[in-house]
This record gives sequence, structure tokens and C-alpha cells, in this order.
Amino acid sequence: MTKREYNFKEIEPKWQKFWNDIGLFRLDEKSKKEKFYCLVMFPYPSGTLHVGHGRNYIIGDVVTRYKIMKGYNVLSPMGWDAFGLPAENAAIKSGIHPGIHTKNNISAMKKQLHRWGVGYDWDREVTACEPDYYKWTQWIFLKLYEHGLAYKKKAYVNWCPSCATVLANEQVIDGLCERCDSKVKQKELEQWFFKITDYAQRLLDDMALLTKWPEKVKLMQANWIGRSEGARIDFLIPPHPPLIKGGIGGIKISCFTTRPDTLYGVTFMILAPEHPIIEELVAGAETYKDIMAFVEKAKSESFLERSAEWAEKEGVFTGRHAINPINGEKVPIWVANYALMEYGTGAVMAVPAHDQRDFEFAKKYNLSIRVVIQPEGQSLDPQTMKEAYIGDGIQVNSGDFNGLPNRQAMSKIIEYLGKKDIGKAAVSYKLRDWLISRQRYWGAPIPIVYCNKCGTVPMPEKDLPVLLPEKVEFKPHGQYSIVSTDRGPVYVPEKVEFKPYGQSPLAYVEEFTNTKCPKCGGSAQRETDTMDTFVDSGWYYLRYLSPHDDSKAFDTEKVNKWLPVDQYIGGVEHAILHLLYSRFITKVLFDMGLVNFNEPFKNLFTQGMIIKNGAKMSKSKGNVVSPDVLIDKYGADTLRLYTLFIGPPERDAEWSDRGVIGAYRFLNRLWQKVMEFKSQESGVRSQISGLNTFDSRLLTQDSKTLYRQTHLTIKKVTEDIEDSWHFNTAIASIMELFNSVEKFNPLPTETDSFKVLRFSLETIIVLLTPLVPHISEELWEMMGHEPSIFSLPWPTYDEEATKAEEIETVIQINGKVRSRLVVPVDIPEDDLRRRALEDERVKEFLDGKKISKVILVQKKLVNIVTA
Ligand code: ANZ
Ligand code: ZN
Repeated sequence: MTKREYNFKEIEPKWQKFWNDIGLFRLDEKSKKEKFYCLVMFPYPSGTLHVGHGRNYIIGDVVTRYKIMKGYNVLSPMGWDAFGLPAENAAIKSGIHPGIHTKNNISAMKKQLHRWGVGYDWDREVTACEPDYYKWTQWIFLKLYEHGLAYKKKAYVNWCPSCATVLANEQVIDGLCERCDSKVKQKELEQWFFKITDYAQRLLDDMALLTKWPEKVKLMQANWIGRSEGARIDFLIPPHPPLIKGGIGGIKISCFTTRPDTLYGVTFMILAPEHPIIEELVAGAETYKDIMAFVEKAKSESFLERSAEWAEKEGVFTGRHAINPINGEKVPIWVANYALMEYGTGAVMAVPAHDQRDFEFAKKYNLSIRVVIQPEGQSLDPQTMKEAYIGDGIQVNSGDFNGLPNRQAMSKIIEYLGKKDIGKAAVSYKLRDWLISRQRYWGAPIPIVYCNKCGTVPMPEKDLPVLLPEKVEFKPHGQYSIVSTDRGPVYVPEKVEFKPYGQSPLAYVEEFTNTKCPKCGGSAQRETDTMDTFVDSGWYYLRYLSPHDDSKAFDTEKVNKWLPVDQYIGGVEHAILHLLYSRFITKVLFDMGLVNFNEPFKNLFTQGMIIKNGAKMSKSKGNVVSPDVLIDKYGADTLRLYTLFIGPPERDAEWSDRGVIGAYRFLNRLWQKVMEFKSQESGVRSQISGLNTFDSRLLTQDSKTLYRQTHLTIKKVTEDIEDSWHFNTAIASIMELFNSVEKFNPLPTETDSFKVLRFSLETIIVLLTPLVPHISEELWEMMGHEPSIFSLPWPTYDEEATKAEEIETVIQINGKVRSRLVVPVDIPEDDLRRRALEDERVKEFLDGKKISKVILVQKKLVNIVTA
């Protein structure tokens, strides 16, 4: 065989084509093998990927390939989360239709994935912006609508003035828009919601089933759902003199509290500015105008800002009072910015002595403070308190409950209120309904029409999809000129302030908005909002089982067989949004009897980020490393090996170009070694019969050691992968084994040693196969085998062979053999000496005699000399 260099440029495309030809990743649905559904979160087609993105897909590919070798029938599909704002914003700037933009990005990313040797069953590709997909997203909407889980209401919503769209709570980070960092405002708009709150408790409870999810993800979801236990307590508003329309009397306002034990400490009540009672309550009051002005101002602030700890607490007195049901006291009712309509009941019994926000409010407006929980051994004085006391203690100023520990008083007070029918135990959740409508073009149209006669009418399933019209205007506001290019006309901005429409661009497309009512045939208007892209990604994992079926969204029988997903892989940034929504949609479909599983993703793996120069790798930071450049220089296997070696995959890791070179060197060394081995082996070949069959007991010591290390490496690599996907430590032990192989130099006459060497070298190649598949296939072939290496089962280790070898040691006393010991070959000399002296027979012979020296001869003999 002539000497060849490691030419990845030739090898990699060759094997990529080969896998494609043999359909390595094509799912055989008829196979009897055990199923394994390996799913990588489908990406938004944003353009080209950097090595940080690459980590995700490479890990997914390694899992897929490993499971193929383990004998599973693996489903590994890929698709595109292809609707969304960025493409539309780009369209506003460039004039290029989001559809074209998206298609270009998809083909660029597909090419990249292909070059990395990342394999998918491409026959199952789904694209969220294609009508054959979004038809079924619309169908999901209709299903939820049918079951009362999709509804429209006027609501205060997060509004990003710059993106000109509403945002889900989940998309507002510290009061700012997730996308553009603009300050989010509140706006009252008609919006569509999914009733995820109906599922709050189940979403919380069923996390117990997700034993193989990262704890931090579960914690984030639990916090987001935000369950609080406490009580609902009714406060009465006494009648006040008729002012307008006869005045009001006997109204009940119910408050949610987590601290019913502090009920005696209520010194005022606060209402959220949105509370529906306010108008009525303050009608005719002298300060009516001032109160309503405050209400309007507070409403326009974002909830997140209003509820933040650091936010300035502001309020206004309504002039009215409420009666504390436990002691009959009259307390003033205020409207305050920090009370939120969206939580509990929107009314709060304020206890400034024991709640920090109430404390700050009371100080600011000079409201009274009454201590009702006294910390043990202390005596709090409202005059001198610097902050609220929120801990536990003993009830004081609490009537019949005085002297009780507050935890006990809590249940006693709830019991008392229950008997009098003025309150009861209650639970509140922070989770809000999922706001799914967006005033944007590039999304799935909501399949609803508004008819003058019939009102809100859902589209019948047979009329789906409601097609997104292709022709819309993305004209930027301001000055621009049109230049025609081969991609079509492009708007070239000149001093332009880019502002999307405040309404969906669909609202301006008459052919779209004007339609017929599906019920009465009369003229009707289409809903012009589109769906949040998280609806698209909420169910895509079901579509992969029947991606081309145009009769239904998913095939119940197939998804029941293939789901839950056995391994889901993606970024931790989806810990709440996507993962919570998918769990919700699965539960809804479960309740409808359309799927028989409760949770979509059995195991979740969240990979860490790639850091470069101390920052998360991203275009905006300018620290992006292009995988394409690295592949040109070193090949995809090097990129893969380094990406996997960089650290534990769940942790963030710093990218190093030197490390890439290290990985490249290793693959070269392996290549050289195989070449060298081939020529050595052919020299001794005539004497070798039955490759890989030898009696390991007859081997030389060096061969035995290498043989054992090889089995130990199989064990270690398999365990590292199975237990935790720790490819980095798996690679480290493969490298160690390779070091031993390089040092191993049998004599030409030691034919069995060559067999061991072949065994070790082949084991290295096989263990590396899921990680660096191209070079592995090539080397496997060079070792004289038929491809594909993926038809090989994953190697198993021989427990016996991993044990240290033992030898017999003779023990002499004064030159006479007195006993024998069986010890590991690699026993340290001190241990051997100790064990010889502790031997029962030796002790008998020594009979307490003084020992002058102990001589060890190559661990084969111990001679004890007595004085
Ligand atoms: C009286 C009280 C006394 C409270 C005390 C706390 C401490 P978590 O734990 O987050 O669930 N609250 C209730 N509804 C509210 C709303 N719509 N807007 C703002 N605050 C609201 O918080 C529950 C507590 O937050 C409730 O318990 C209530 O104040 C307040 F020493 O009631 B508490
Ligand atoms: Zn109608």
C-alpha cells in the first residue's frame, strides 16, 4: 500500500455521499429494533451558523450516530422555525420578501449542516412558514378554540413601540423588549390568548415525571408558574351617601394574601389601577379627576416595571374605606401602581409592618403601621422600624389569636374566616394566559373571520390553510429610492426612520381581509393578526412522523409509538418559553385523546454556550468563529473533535484556535499510525492466521497491558456517553489509549502482539466513529473492512479482561519456601512486603523472631531474613 496523507477534503464529501446513498439516517418505520427519537430544537433560519451554534447540532449528531451503533432504530429529523420577526424587519429595511430571505437562509444553513457531517432524515424536513405546515398550526388553533382554550379579550398587553407589536410576558426581559431592548409599554388591545393557566398545576405537578431534565430548567419553569398558597379574604365596602346614580353600598372586594396571619395588621387596602371597581367607587368624589389621571398614568407603565422591587411606589387615596372582616376596622382604600390586576384578585390587603412594599408605601404617604407578628425576643416599634419584618414570630395585636406562633395562626384564621363565610384558603399563580396574536405579517394567520351577522367565526377545517398573501408592502416610512436588482426591487433607504406598521401589514391587503363568512356566506373580515412563532414550535415534534400527510396535522398512531422524544437537545434560553408551551400543547392534545403521552420530551439536554474573548459568541459582539473557514483548513472531523473536547457539553466553554490545531494533530497522528501499522503488519502477515483470535494468557506482558487498557477504555467511553454525554472525558481516554498504542512496539516475531495492536487500533477507530465519522469510515476501510463502520455494533468490554492480571509470589524465610501469595502484577512493593509479613503461615514460621531484612525479587519472590 502506498503512503497516503490525511486528505480530509477528499474523504469528507466521499463519506457524506456514501451515508446519503445508503440512507444511514433514513428511518425504517418497519424495523423491529427499539426506537430512539433524537431531536435537536429546530432553528430559526437566521443566516449562517457559527461554531457556537455548531455545538448543538454536533452533539445531536453524535447522539444519533452512537444510538445507531447501539442498535436502535433512530429518528433524527430537522426542520425550520421559519416564521418570525427578524425576516420581516429585514424585509422592511431591504425590501426583500421575508419568504425569499428565509429560503436563502435555509439553503445556506442546510449546506453548513451537511458539511459538518451532521446527518438527518431530510425526507422529513418541515418548514414552519410553508402552507403545508402552517395549515396545521392553524388547525391546532382551531382545536384549542373549539375547546374554549383560545379566546380573545381586551387586555393590557406589553407593547414594544419599536417593533410595533405586542410581546408575551416571557419576551419582556427586565422591562425591555427581548429583541430590541426598547422599553416596553402597556397598551389596551384586543388580543388572542391560549388558556395555559388552566394547566398551571399540571405543568407544575408533571415536572416530577421529568427526572432527566436539568434541575435548573425545572426550577425556572416552577418559578415562572409561580404558585403561591394563601387565602382569599373578603373586605366589605360600606354604603356611602348617594353621589351619582344612587351611590354604592355593600360591595365586596376580595384580596389574595399569602399571609392571612397578618390580617389584624391591615391598615389600608390597595387596588390595581386596572381594577374594574375604581370608576364606580370614586364616581362623584371631589378628587375624581385626579384619581382617574393617576389611574391612566399608572396603566401605561409596564407591569414588570411597576412590580419591580426598586420601582417607586406611587398611589392615590380614593376617599373610600373598606371594613376589615376580622376586627371591623375601617381602612382607607388607595390605588397604587404596584398592585397588579393580573395577579390574585387585583386588590391587596396592605400590611406595612410585614410587607416591604406596603411599608415603603405607608412611609411615603404617612399611613399607619401596626405590628402583628413579633420576632421572638424582640419588640418591634412601628416608629423606629427601618423596614418591614417579614419573618415568623408570635401573634400580637391579633385578638383571640395573640400568643400563637404565626404559622399556626395562619390556618386558624383561615378556618375562622371559612366558618363566617368571609374567606377561604386559595392558591394563586404568576403564570398568565399565553398571548399568541402578533400584529405582524410573517406568521401563521389566525383562522378566524368576523361577520356582522354571526360574529366571530372560526374557519372550517376544510378551508385551511388561510393563506398568507404573498404580496404585501414592506415599504419603510420615510424617504427611499427603489433600485431593481436580480432579486427584485429593493428599497434603498435614505435618511429613513424605519418603523413597521402598528397593525399587521395584512390589514392593508384587501384581497385578504375581505372574505365571505363560512357560516352565512355574507361578507366578513378576516382576522389580520398572525400567531406567535412559539405556536409553530409548540407542536413540530409531532409533524416529523408524517411530514407529508395532507389529511391531518399528525398521525396519532405513529406519534404514540415514537413519542415522547427520547433525547431533546437545545439551548437553555428556551427553558421557559418553548419548553413550557410545548408541554402545554401536548397536555391539551392528550386531554383531547389525540396523543397518549402527557409530556413531549423525556430527556432534555441543554448545551452550554461557546465563549470567545470572554463573551458569548455572537455576530453583534464581533467574536464569531466561522466553521466554514475551519473546515476548509482542517476538515469537519477536526471541528467536531475539538467542539466535543472543549469541555463538559452542558457547560459554557471558551473557544481556542490552538485547541483546534491540537485536534487536527491528533487525527493526523492516528492516520499516520494506521498507515504505519498496515506496513508493519503486512511484513508479519504470512505468520498471522485468524486475526483477533489469540489466547490472551499467552501474550507478552506489554500486550497484556495494552489489551487490558483497551477494554478499560471501551468501558470508560461507554459510561461517559451513557451517563452524561460527557464526550470530552471519553475523548481524553481514547487519546490515552492511543498514546499507549504509539508506544507499543512488538517484535516482528510476536505475531499475537500484532493482533492485540490491531484490536486496540480498531477499537480506537470504532469508539471515535460517532465523534469523527468521516475519518473513522476511511480508516476502517484501510484496516481492510467493508464499509459502513455504522453497521458495526458498539463495542462491548470484557469484564474479565479489565481486571488486573495476577501472579504468584513465593515467600521464603531464610531461603526456604514457606508460603505463596497471589497478587496483582502491578502491586506496589510496599503492599507486597506488608502482605507477605501478614501471611498467616509466614507468621507461624516466624514465631515472633526478629526480622533483619526483606528482599524482593521482581515481585516473584519475597525472602524474609531473620536476625
Ligand atoms: C398581605 C400580606 C402581608 C402580604 C404580609 C404579604 C406579606 P407572592 O408571594 O408573590 O404570591 N399581592 C397579592 N395580590 C397582589 C397584586 N395583584 N399585586 C401586587 N401584590 C399583590 O405575593 C403574594 C402577596 O403579594 C400577597 O400577600 C399580597 O400581599 C400581595 F406580611 O397580603 B400579601
Ligand atoms: Zn356570518
